[in-house]
Amino acid sequence: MTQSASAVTFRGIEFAQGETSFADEVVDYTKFYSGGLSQEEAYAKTWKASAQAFDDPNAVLGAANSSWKGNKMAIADRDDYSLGNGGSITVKFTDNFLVGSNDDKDDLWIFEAGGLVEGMLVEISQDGDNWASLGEIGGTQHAGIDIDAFGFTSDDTFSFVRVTDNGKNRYNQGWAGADIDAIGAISSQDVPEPASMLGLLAVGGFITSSVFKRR
Ligand SMILES: [Ca+2]
Ligand SMILES: [Ca+2]
Ligand SMILES: [Ca+2]
Repeated sequence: MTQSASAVTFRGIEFAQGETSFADEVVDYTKFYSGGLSQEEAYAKTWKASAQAFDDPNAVLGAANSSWKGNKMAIADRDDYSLGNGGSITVKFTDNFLVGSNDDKDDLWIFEAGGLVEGMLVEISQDGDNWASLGEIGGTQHAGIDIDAFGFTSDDTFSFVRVTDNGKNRYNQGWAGADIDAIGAISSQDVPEPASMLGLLAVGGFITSSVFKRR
């Protein structure tokens, strides 16, 4: 067995696998600025320069560390990425899998920076090609999703999550659309480490050679 990380709690939500539970890699992202403007045009026209703080897609990786209703932060200290109008981001779990819990508890949590979660569509994938829609979240502070409700179980291992701004949020002055701080698998399983696989092979080889030596 792999050593399990100790549980940590973010915004009252417990993650049994600690920081491992969170997304590890940005696979893809597309940010749309309002009115078909390019990034340059948007900042030249209506967006505040300070909104550039929300242009770094890597801000969605790792444990939740940005602003929320109970934790107002200065813009310079924030670490979340705004999707823009209809924009999306795809992240990958590399040292863990998102799985079902075999009950109706939340399995996935999207940490959105703000009071109420801005509307977004959520999808998950095992291979990054075939996607299952988990519908839309937003309008409340609850950003958890029970993936068992979509027919999955603890045997279904997902590596990819894609969130897409629903196009109905506010976009006028930067930090536009849903602002993603972190994406965490409440129901998380370890990915077997290559090192421990090699360890198993080494033990197997040792046993085999011992058996041969005895003959
Ligand atoms: Ca992880
Ligand atoms: Ca569940
Ligand atoms: Ca963050």
